[in-house]
Amino acid sequence: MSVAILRTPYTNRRTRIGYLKTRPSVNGDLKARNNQEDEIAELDRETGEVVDRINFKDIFPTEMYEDYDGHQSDVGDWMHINAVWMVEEEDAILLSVRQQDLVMKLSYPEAEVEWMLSYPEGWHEDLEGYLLESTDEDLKYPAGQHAVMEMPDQDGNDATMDIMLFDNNRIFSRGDDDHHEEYSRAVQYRINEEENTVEEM
Ligand SMILES: [Ca+2]
Repeated sequence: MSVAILRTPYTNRRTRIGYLKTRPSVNGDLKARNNQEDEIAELDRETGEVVDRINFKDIFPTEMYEDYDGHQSDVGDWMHINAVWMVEEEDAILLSVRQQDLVMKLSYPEAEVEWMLSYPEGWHEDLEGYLLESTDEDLKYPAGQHAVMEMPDQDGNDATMDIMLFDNNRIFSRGDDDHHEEYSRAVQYRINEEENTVEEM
């Protein structure tokens, strides 16, 4: 049994539809609890009807949730999606996935991965090819982040997308141990979607 929890901060102002994240009832059985916050649902604001759902167990390799050993693996919290941003002009969404220290872009509603912004360590081979690359070896990747959003064009270049997020800098699965929990920050990244690269602004 799942319950839907409305998280209004994660709803774009401009869109007519709302995004929910779902998680099992706290009274559910243990098997159900293993699905924590790995599904998103789109609701029609007028009718309340669910018009689409994406479950990440259908998209990501089985090993990612069966063998998850990051923080809170004991409760099966392997994704913990905490923000959804709709990129309306592209039929795509941005997601913040706290438990994987991952920000990603997916086509929507097809749910095909376009890129992944994350510390390049410990990824399943099926996903490694989606990781954005940086020419700066000191680039600080997000860790335990929240509130990803698309920014208006910053550079007059259609090939790049600037995003902003809050980097809690608390590692759940992967990241730079040297700076873990030293600070937190708002951060802007520029992603070149043609070259599959990222830089910190
Ligand atoms: Ca741009």
